[in-house]
Amino acid sequence: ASQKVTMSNLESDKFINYQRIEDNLKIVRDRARAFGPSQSGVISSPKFTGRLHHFEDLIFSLNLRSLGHPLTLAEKVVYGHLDDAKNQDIERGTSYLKLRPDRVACQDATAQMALLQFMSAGLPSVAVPTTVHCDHLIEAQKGGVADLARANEINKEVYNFLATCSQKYNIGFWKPGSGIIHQIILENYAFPGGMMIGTDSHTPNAGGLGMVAVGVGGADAVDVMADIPWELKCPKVIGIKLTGKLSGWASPKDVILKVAGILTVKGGTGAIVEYFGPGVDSISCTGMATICNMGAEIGATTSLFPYNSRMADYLRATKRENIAAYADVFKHNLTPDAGAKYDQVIEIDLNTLEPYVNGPFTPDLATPLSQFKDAVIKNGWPKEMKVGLIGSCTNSSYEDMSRSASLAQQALDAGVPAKAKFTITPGSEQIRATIERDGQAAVFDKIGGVVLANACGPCIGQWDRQDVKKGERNSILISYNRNFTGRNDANPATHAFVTSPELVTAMVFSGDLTFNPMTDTLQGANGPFKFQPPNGAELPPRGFDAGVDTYQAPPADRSKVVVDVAPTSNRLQLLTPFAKYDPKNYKDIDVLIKVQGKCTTDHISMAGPWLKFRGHLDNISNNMLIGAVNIANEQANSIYNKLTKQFEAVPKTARDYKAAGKPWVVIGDENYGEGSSREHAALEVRHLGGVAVIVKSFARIHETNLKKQGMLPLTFADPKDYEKINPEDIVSIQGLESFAPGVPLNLHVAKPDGKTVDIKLNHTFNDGQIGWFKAGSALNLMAAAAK
Ligand code: MIC
Ligand code: SF4
Repeated sequence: ASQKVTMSNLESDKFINYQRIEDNLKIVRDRARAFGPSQSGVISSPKFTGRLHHFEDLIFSLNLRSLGHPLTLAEKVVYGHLDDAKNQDIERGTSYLKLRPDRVACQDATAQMALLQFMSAGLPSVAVPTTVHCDHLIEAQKGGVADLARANEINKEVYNFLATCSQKYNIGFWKPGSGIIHQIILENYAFPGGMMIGTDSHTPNAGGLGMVAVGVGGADAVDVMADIPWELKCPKVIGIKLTGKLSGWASPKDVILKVAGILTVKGGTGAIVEYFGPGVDSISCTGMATICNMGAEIGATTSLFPYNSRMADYLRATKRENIAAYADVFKHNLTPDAGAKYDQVIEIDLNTLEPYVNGPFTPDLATPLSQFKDAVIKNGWPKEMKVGLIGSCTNSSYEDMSRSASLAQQALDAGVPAKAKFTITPGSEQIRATIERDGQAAVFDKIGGVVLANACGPCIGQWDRQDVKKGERNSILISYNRNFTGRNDANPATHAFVTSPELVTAMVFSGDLTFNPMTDTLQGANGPFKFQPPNGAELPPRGFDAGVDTYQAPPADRSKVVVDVAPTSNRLQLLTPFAKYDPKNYKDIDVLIKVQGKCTTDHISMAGPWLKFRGHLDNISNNMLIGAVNIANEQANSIYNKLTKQFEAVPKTARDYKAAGKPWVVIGDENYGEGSSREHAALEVRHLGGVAVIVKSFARIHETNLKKQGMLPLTFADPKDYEKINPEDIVSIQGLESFAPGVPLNLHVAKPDGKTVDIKLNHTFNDGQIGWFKAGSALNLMAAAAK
């Protein structure tokens, strides 16, 4: 137990602390036991001495007693990272836990704002190991090498800012071309039983290595970098029991595509999805990562697999045999207790699992391959497949590439040409170099595939697509994770379907969505051709080829590093603190927009062309809510401006209100802010004068992001009350003088005809968060404390 095992081969002085998990769990279990079986009596917890007389004390004791039950793996890792296991109140779904993550990771599109905030906090260096990854800002145009060179040129100022900031604050920096954050993390930093937060919603990818890895907004990351415990609502745990064995065409991706269909885009909210059961061992470590990655699409806090031999294999293949050996010693804490209690259990039989195709426009519209043809015809989805895109953080493992290449090779051998265009996005430089050495890249090349840069590329709209015109209806198949409207190519008429890389590759040869590669035949050079199921090695038999070195370690002497942000820059802007709470901003204010239907972070703060302004709050605010549909006219980016008395763009109208000193609110529907972790979706609203976002329900990360920036995320106590507000109404948020946890607020609505309506609003603020609200933002509080 006193062994010293480094967290990563790149950080020689940062060690894995399995002993802390062991110690914390002992404390938690002892406390639970101390309550004994009876419901009355004396509480022996140090927090509550004396007799039980409070209702809350009773709840507290009951919850702790339930911890005496066998624990899920999620609970073990989460409670194993408690800041104060002795005194922490623990109730799944209710208490706010204070946690000590092992690491932080940021990608370039979110790191800019995170680091700008960290700079405002005035600290000399980050408190926990942190890395920054340049992956989102590289546009796919010609191919890997040319696109990277172009990105380096275009984004010079931003890369330079991130590189010097990393040097100054002791952060590991992964240069453009190194690969996608989640792949780099899996290859170098993730470890079983670890806890990490990352400023990207697909951070849970590391669950494939048994890590509790959670996507957060930049401000949460700043807390942890500044040594403040990270707060998380104690998650519920959804168990997914896997039986049978994965084989043939079915792939890990199909597990999560099916789960998404069952749970829908909000089914995982507030929960960690934990996989268990005999089927787990039939999935490779990278396959488990794929499954965890896309848990983001069901709103899950994170997803997690128990430590097993497949993880050990991957650790060894990535030169971390010491971690595997150490994990073996602590395996009892890296797997669930027998009989662990889940809040909900879903069983999936891998023996009968079919390939799935999910979409268009939402990742939870799941259709099994055998029914996909009918669905395409019935729904009138464009039948022709224009482009197949594989790779991304979700699916670019060696296994994915090998299995996809095996299908391409079959078609080549049979003389079947590709009908659709084909692109490959390697997840990392290591993957790119290895598939180049081992021949998969050559196979892709022979079928006309283009290997793009090791970066997000088309997955986040960094795609200079030329083959169809804007507005032209068309279909594409992607092995990525998200398919919100316009995401890949900014064309709202593009129907993007999410599926496995194997299926994308096979379908490229028919160019037709109604083709089923498992049953249908194609015309080859010497007659009909039918695909055999894909196959390929899980790990490279000759080991990984590291490729070009793309890592910049922080220098030993950081004192002379200067970070500069030019005041004239249109890409970077230093932050000015938001004003603190002022009661008058909540009285008789306007409804800027009442949003109809789905409103993801892509609707609130679009990516693609706007990614370049991620470090400049005022400039990026020009995209605020431009994708959201106004219920009044069912149009996007057209709302009634009460000052000019005409329909105008949302950001323009908000700026007019702000200039006139008129605060405003947004009204929204369900699962508002689903999707990305980008805090710009909260910052922009605050920057342009918004004070509250009132919706039927929120996605977790967005709700926290709003709180952190001094906004009020509020929900209708009765979702039907959404109907009672119109854009022309004047509203007041009442009850803030006595703002307190668990106490609802009142929305007083004044109609143009003089009538009024009162609506009950719920909130999830705790005491600390109310402090952020009053200070104007969480950062204001932190900066005040640092002085
Ligand atoms: C995404 O997949 O939507 C992104 C781009 O990776 C985002 C992060 C961002 O908006 O910068 C995410 O998922 O958090
Ligand atoms: Fe990048 Fe796409 Fe993965 Fe987000 S989902 S990290 S944009 S590859």
